[in-house]
Amino acid sequence: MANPGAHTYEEILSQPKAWEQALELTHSKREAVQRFFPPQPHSRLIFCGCGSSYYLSLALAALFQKLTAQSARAVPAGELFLYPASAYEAKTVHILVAISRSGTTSETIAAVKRFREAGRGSVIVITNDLEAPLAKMGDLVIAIPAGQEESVAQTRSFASMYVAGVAMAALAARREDLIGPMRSLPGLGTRLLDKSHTLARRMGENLDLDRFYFLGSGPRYGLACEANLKMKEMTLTHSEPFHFLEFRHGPMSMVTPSAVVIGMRSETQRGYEQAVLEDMRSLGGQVVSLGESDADLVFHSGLPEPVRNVLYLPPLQLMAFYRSIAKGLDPDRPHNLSAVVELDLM
Ligand code: F1P
Repeated sequence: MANPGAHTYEEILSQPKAWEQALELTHSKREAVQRFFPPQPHSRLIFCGCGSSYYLSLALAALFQKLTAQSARAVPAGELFLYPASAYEAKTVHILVAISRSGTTSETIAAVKRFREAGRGSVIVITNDLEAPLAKMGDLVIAIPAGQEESVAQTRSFASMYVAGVAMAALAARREDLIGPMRSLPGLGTRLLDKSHTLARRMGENLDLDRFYFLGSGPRYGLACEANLKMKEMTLTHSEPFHFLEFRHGPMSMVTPSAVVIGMRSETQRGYEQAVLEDMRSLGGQVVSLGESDADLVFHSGLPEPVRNVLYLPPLQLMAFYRSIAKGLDPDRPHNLSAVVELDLM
């Protein structure tokens, strides 16, 4: 390996530019987005994708429902393909939001194709490749080319599509109070990256630590799942995501001095969330908190909570990167993985 992780490192550090493009492109489609929302009464919103893009769907569905009061849920694209009756409601109009970095993942393409064939409703696509097949299948397409990557594990791409989805939710909800402040995200992201290296290296390069648990609730649970996948893909380490309060119901049995519990803490529910972290610290676990204030890594963004969640990603992407390098691995080429999964499904 000539320079292991060179692509991943560059992609993590350059992601604020992709966030900026995501904001510009989504705002340029304001009218198109607002024609979709509010949708017909009683319609359902389903977000879908695979792997990181499914976790992105989880994060966006929770945020969309919170901001628009529109029923929204996330389903893996493969499950929509195999078991559509478990996801779609009969005689109900749906909006399917299909998310894919590559725009070529077979399960996602197949899920959209069958959605169309069944005449279930309209399709919104969020992707990083405007030329890929999925981008030709949307009634509304948001494509962020600046998010494209060489690396297999999503970092810049995920965050760029997430920022686009958050901006779309704010536009759908007519929340001008959220739309304006989002413009400061790229600058905040750059400053946060600069100050994240110390913690990311301290935790990432400590190979005595052998398991990582990522806690996130509400709109942050999907992001906890993504941080977990980065740790798995880049470092081959046992890791798992949990909703904050769920962690006490069994999984905390795994807490030892070599376990790291990372809390992606909110401000609105910080009391309950911090209490979980304190309990895990008392069990001897290594605890790390990230949040807007009074945390091991603070954002001090000044942004409203619904639009600052992307800030949890860069420090945790860097932590996985540093651990991968410390283990002598190459995060650009994760074990067993390819950038896209293409199957013969039809
Ligand atoms: C989906 C995906 C990634 C995963 C890996 C394989 O890709 O499952 O989420 O991390 O790279 O492909 P896409 O549909 O978002 O292009």
